[in-house]
Formats: sequence, C-alpha cells, structure tokens
Amino acid sequence: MPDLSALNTRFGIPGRVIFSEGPGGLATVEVNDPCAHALLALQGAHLLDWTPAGAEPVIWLSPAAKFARGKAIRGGTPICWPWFGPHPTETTYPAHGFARTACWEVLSVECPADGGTRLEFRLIPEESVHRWWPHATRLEFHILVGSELQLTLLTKNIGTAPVAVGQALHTYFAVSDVCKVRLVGLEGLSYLDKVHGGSVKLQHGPVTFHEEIDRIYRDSVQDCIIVDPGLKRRLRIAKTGSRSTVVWNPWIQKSAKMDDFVESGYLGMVCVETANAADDIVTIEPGAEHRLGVVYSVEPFA
Ligand code: TA6
Repeated sequence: MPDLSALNTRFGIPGRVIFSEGPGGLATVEVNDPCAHALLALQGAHLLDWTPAGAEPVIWLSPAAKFARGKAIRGGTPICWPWFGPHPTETTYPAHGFARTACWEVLSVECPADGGTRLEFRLIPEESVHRWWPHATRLEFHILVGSELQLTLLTKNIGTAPVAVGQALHTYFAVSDVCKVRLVGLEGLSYLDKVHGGSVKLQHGPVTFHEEIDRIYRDSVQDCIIVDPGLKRRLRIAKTGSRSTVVWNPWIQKSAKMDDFVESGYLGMVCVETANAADDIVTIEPGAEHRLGVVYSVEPFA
C-alpha cells in the first residue's frame, strides 16, 4: 500500500483530489472535478468510474468485481499492455499483459486553466516482470477528467532495439440494456470473429447484441458511438494512435463461468476497446514513443 498521507500531501487537492484506501485495501484516488466524478485504483492505474455532472455513470464496474493485490478488476478501464489477449507465443504469460495488475505511481496532478483535472501515472518498473518483458520501456497513463474524459497511454522506447507493443484501453461501458443498444462507426469494416475461430467477417450496419461477441475490427479509425435509447444518450468514442477496435460482450454462458459477473450482469455492459491488436501491433523505434489516445463524451439522444 503506498503512503496515502504522503500522496495527499504531495498531490492531493482538498475536496477535489483525494487518495484513500479503497475496496480490498487497494489505494484509490477520487476526483471531484466540477464537471465530473472519477475514481481510479493505483493498481493498474485502473479507472473505476467516470460520471459527468448530472449524468448517469458512463463506466461499468461489475457488482461482483474482486479487489485484491495482483488480481484483474472486472469493469472500468483495464490497461492491457504490452500485449493484447494471450501472449503471441508464450501460453503461460498473463492474458492482456501485466500493466493492469501492476503498481503505478503518481507523477503529477494539476487543474489546467482551461478546465478539468489532469492526473499522470507511471508504471513502476519491477524486476519480477523482466521474464515476461525484458525490453527497456517507460509506460505512462494520462487522464483528464472533465465533461469529457481523455485517456492517453504513452509508451516510450528507452532501449536500443525496436519493441513491438499490443495494447488496449479495455473500457467497460454502462448501458441500459445491451439488447437495445447499437454501436455505430464500424459499418463496412472487416473483423476477426474470436467467437468463431478468428474467421474474417464483414460488418453490415451497426453492431447489435444478441449473443456472445468478441471481435477485433480492423482499420477502425473513425469515432464509434454507443446509441442507448434506454439511457437517452450517445457515448462517443474518439481515438488516436489506434487502427483496431475490440468489441466484447460475454453473454450468458461465458459470464456465468466468471466469478466476477453477477447473473444477468452482461446485460448492463459492453466493452468497446481502443486497441492496437491483431495486425495493428505497433513497433516503436529506439528513442521514439507511441500514444494510444481516446476521448469519451456523452451526447444527447437524437
Ligand atoms: O477484449 C476481449 C477479451 O480479450 C475477451 O476475449 C475476453 O475474454 C476479455 O477480453 C476479458 O478478458 P479477461 O482476461 O479480463 O477475463
């Protein structure tokens, strides 16, 4: 557990940015920006909540999520890095990499003059992950909390050889009823259908949800919008540094096998992930950096 009183002294802003002990004894930082509320766990620099003022929560967190050291949290925005899904060659390596369960440190907290509350985190380099990732990289996560939410995952190659990185901001969005929402912005794109052996398919019209879905959309650079008639809102997802979008809902059978989903929990969520996955892995040259960025905003239902 980091020293919470030292964090509050150095980075806290009374009433606005507060470090405290959260569920499972994990250190959390709560942000009460005038335009939104946010909550993050320092483990994984894991966003747990973003609720713009006067709006319903945008981020879904499973009511059965487990909070424990070194365990992935179901919901929020897990940071998948430096690979997405299973490791490309090593089956024993952790799924989605190790950043989501690692300890992160706070680099800075500030309130920019043009609004919002900005926090920057850095993955603490640990000897123990060297066996999985022997490369010299620096990973930062920047978040600007306001009426919009800006997330940036910044990988710097500080070594002497190129590194290949797969990654995702694996956000779980809260929806009124996944059967009634539609996801627009992926029409006409091809995708890898992981539910059906990775076969390549073409998206016709908006994505709708009536069964398990686990897809990697390719050449996806346009905004995606979750249109939610039940909550009378459209969630816009505008990204940079990413050509792949992952869409996931485990549906009935798969979620029933997970101990961190409640019954019917899958109906209230959908993952729309800003990614570098499949053939969109990024190679970062020595001294260079890659920024994976996304902005979430809530628009009225039209
Ligand atoms: O992003 C979709 C996915 O890779 C699915 O295949 C899926 O099982 C999921 O992420 C959740 O992974 P996790 O390791 O958090 O259980």
